[in-house]
Amino acid sequence: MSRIFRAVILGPPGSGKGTISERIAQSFGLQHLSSGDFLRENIAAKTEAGVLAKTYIEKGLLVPDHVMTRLVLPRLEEITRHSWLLDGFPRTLAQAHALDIACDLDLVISLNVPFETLKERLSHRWIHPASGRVYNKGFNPPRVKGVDDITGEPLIQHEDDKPMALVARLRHYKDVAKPVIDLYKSKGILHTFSDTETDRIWPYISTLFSTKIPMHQADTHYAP
Ligand code: G5P
Repeated sequence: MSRIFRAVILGPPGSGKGTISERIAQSFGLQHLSSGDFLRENIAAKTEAGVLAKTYIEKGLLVPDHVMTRLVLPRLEEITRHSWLLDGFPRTLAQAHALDIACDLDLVISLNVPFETLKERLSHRWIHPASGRVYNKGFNPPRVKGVDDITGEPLIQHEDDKPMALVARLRHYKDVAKPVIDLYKSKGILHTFSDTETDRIWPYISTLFSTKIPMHQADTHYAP
């Protein structure tokens, strides 16, 4: 059996982590694990962690490290046979140290997108809550405004994409991300991609992954 490949994608809110993670998962067969999705599942199920997390997310704040590590690390431990890509964790140095103890990473991608681009994107993001499908005015709009393409159900805006929470989380991101980025740089596993458009970043990321792991299956290869 081939060895598990473990990757992390870092980037500010709205930098395209979710979008790029889906493309990587589709093209290279990695399992996409999103800390934001874990949180939203727990919020929907009204677990103790979910109820606590909601109060932070609504204010655009990070959920405390001890809550996040207890939520994310057991999910990683359950995956013993499948390569994965972790999106949204670690956010802080404490989370990075906890992840370091749990496993060895093969690759870390960092997305570098200008602040104004992030603000513009997130204020136009709409979600289908049941499936997690993401739409964006201009980039990937729904066929009918305000309605999910597949189910016809209404789209919503995340609490943390609303203006007050949005500015707070963009400001905070920079401060806490720097030591995490520096840590992975010092380990020699960090690759940074800078641009205002996901479609321009994607070919470089795809090339990088294809040098590390074989293309999953020709018919699942993502082509924008
Ligand atoms: P999440 O869910 O991890 P964020 O804030 O890190 O949320 P987010 O907002 O989901 O990340 P993203 O995944 O980086 O953004 O980006 P995306 O969703 O793919 O793209 C954003 C939008 O832009 C979409 O509408 C997409 O279609 C569009 N888009 C993409 N590319 C382009 C492009 O090239 N052009 C255009 N025009 N549009 C584009 O975390 C949520 C909250 O949970 C907590 C925090 O409170 C966080 O705020 N949390 C944690 N707290 C502590 N520690 C952790 N580890 C935590 N993880 C989550």
